[in-house]
Amino acid sequence: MKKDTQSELRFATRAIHAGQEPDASTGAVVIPIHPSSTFLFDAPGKPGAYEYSRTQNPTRAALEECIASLEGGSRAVAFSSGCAAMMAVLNLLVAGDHVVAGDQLYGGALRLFKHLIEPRGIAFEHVDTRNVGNIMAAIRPNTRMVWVETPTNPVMRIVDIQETARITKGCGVWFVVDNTFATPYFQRPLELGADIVVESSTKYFGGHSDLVGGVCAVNDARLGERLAFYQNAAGAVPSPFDCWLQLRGIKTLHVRMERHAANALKVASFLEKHPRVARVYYPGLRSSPQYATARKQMSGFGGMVSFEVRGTDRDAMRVASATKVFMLAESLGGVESLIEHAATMTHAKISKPERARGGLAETLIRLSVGIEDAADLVADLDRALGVLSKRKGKRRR
Ligand code: P1T
Repeated sequence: MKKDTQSELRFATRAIHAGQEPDASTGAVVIPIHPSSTFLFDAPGKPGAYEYSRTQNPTRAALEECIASLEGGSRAVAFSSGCAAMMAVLNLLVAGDHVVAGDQLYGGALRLFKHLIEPRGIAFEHVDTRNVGNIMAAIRPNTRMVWVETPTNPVMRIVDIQETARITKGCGVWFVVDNTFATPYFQRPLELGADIVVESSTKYFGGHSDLVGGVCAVNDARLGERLAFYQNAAGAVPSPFDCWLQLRGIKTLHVRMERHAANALKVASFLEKHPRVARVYYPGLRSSPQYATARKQMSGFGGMVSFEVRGTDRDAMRVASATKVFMLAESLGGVESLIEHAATMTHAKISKPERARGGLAETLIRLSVGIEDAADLVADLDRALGVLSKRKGKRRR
């Protein structure tokens, strides 16, 4: 579909068609996988539309155009993982720069900051980004970037994107939003004033837990050029096959996200009433302290739900090991439901005090709620939480 027609079309139509013209040589309606590493030059020094697949590839170009369209950006740049996409953005920084970042982020983001970026002479200051005043107070003359996730992984904190953008715009600071949990179907940070969106496309874009990928999207042409330069120079590009899988996944993103969100709300509402559950984190619960902010900027609340069990970290591990439909695994965003104990899995590599700083309890279980039948998911969790009552019963005897 031509770029000029795309802007008139709604999300679901663009998810299926944006960046994807029928193949000119065969009429195939599905974008081909172009595995060729290199492309013919018209003459020495005169490449055709494509030159070499690290630099540009037709299947990847289709994916990038589709994602740019869905994020409401002018350009998207695809990488071989979400971490590679984050690295591309962090590479905009130089020694002496300062970053204000959320105090509750994916463990791999914190690892990247601490072990690969801080040693380059770049300082990070972590603040509770639920309060925009904390972001404002942390900005210094050498601050170049504000980095947030919203909702955060795994405690689902919400950052007010518009309010934060108002601050960063006023002082020439790049505002980066990791939109992995929400996806552009439910939240479009660029339209709300962010400068850069980062996503792990391993998750909802792919949607079937069968690829690893990442993407950045921007609205500023120069920023897009810098990220694309890095993509080619550093070379962490996704394979044409993975790009094609992502394009296929994205065609059903809107349908899957509706079902993920509907199931997640049912699961969160069930957990909220369960006597063995101390606390539930889902921005779509009316009881959530940040429900109003979430509603303001999200058209739906996604498929991620976390909860704290009443008991110890061992109790949480027992529950996470007891489900039959939810599979004990890291990652998220696939059609199948996953369960994990964050303190020993996705967030194990960050220290206990750092986890505590972000409000991540050792008893926290994170669910990636899939698109199975919600009744089966609720029954599975009910049965798994039952292991706690059984142990209590045994003790009493
Ligand atoms: O795994 P990768 O594609 O490199 O994406 C990294 C990443 C970036 N941002 C967020 C918010 C993420 O959650 C992730 C990866 N997260 C997991 C693997 C997980 O289980 O939480």
